[in-house]
Amino acid sequence: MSIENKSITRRRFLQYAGTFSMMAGFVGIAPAYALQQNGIKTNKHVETIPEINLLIRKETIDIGGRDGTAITLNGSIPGPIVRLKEGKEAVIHVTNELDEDTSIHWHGILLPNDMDGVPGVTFPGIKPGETFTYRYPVKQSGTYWYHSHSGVQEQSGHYGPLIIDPAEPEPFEYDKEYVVMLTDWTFEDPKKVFAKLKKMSDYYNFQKRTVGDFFRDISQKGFGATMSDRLAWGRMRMSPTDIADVTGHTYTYLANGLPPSANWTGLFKPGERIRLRFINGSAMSYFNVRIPGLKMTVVQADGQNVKPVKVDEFQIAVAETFDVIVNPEGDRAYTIFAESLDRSGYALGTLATQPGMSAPVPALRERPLRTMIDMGMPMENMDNMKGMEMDDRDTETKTTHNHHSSMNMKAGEIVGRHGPDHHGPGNTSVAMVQRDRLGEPGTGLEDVDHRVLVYTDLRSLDQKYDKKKPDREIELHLTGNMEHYMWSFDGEKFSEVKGPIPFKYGERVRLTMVNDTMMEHPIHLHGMWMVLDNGNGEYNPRKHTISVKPAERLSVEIDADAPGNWAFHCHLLYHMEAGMFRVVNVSPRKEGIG
Ligand SMILES: [Cu+2]
Repeated sequence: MSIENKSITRRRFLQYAGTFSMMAGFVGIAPAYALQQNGIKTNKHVETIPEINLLIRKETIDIGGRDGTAITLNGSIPGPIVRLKEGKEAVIHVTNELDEDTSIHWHGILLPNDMDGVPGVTFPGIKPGETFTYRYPVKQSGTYWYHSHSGVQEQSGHYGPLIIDPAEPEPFEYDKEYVVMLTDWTFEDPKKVFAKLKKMSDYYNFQKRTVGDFFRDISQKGFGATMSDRLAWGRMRMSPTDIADVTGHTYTYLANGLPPSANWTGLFKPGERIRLRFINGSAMSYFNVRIPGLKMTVVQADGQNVKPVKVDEFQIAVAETFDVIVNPEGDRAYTIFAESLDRSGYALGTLATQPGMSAPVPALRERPLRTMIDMGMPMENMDNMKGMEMDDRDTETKTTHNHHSSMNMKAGEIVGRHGPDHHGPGNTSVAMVQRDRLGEPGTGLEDVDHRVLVYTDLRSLDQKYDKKKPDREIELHLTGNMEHYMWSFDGEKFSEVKGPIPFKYGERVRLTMVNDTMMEHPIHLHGMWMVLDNGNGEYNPRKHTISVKPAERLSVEIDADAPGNWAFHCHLLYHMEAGMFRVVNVSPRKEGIG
């Protein structure tokens, strides 16, 4: 070894030592892949899948210098990367060392019904002390994740990444990859968080408008407009600051299990193409993700190849995944900045050429406000009201539209109006007009001066969707009483519905979802794909989770090809707990078919 090499080695060693001592407080909780900064090289995929063992237990962990009680998988949060290979069989032994039942659900995976892992729907759950073996053929590839489907365990760290290497080469190239799993951590008992929301739905929402805001509105909009705006919000029992139910007041946002202070770092060599597998494994938090100085090329959404699209930022709903490729240059660092939707905090990572480097961290942007469009009100200065009846409420909102003029330009077209059914006492708001919002970048990103990913950008590469007509159409409304923290579909909580939504085996169902509430809901169907009708026809993308914006009307098509009972729910954990959950039953396959 030459002297030069020795000195480099020694320098490298000191750099690593420095980084690890900085991270020392976090080593106890972070999984191996979070501490290994060199990424995973491509084309070194494991061909044989060894059997995987996962051990679930309760542990005291250190997050940002503070002790918390977590549910760990093999001693870490998130759990280890479960890496499978398309075409092989997954064999995963899960041992429960908790003092309560647990489960693992493989999010986005097509598998036999009894392997889906939803207690009470597809299996009884895993009892304390028991080991349950999941065994299923792996029929797809891409970035996914896994998590508990028992109570609110997911909020305590019971989740991890699931990566499936494809049988055939992917239609894009890269040199190295990293998982970036974004989550929200609270030191509170998640059951208490839920109890607080039930008691006071805005418990964590400290970003209320103030008297100062009121007087500023009056000076800007005039007294009449301000008052009618306030009255409209009051009648809807909502507040324009309802962006997130649970906020940075209790949450520490994590990247690969590490708080911003630990600054998770992935190393690159200048010119390398880096694949980042973003997974939003949060209980309740949407993120806006950007890497200042780098364009991101989105190549997969929910594990599915899409036509590459270059963006500066994307919003990632709870439970979605996006794979992007970046091409960092120079001997420098870049900040991976994942800002929570309500801008109450952020998760953070760094791409750098050496350990210990960091780049400037952007300031949190101004918190967004809900708009009249989110409330499902027509905006008569932009909407063509021809052929639409005006009612009393329309007249009232006339005076308030100027306030939101910049948003108006980008808001989607009105595509529907609400029928007479207001969905009963469990629903306080009704989107009077429903819009096509698939071309909108999401709350708070309407006015940014760079390119943001929108749902209409997603064009499938893998599958050409045949134009077979749906056999049946179902309309489902997303409903809620925000004041009492009740969440439901069509005004009925899961505990109130009589039975599953029946699908016939082999039929194609067109499911139209209408969001009557003023929040985004990431809607997830187990066991089958939802093909999002985003106007791309035979290139409409497949998704496992679709974020439905406030007052939005959108349609998905589902081929009912998986017999059994499957969960269908909002992936905001506390919305699901509060009742935004249904079971879809696909009738057993007929003799001689399939
Ligand atoms: Cu929801």
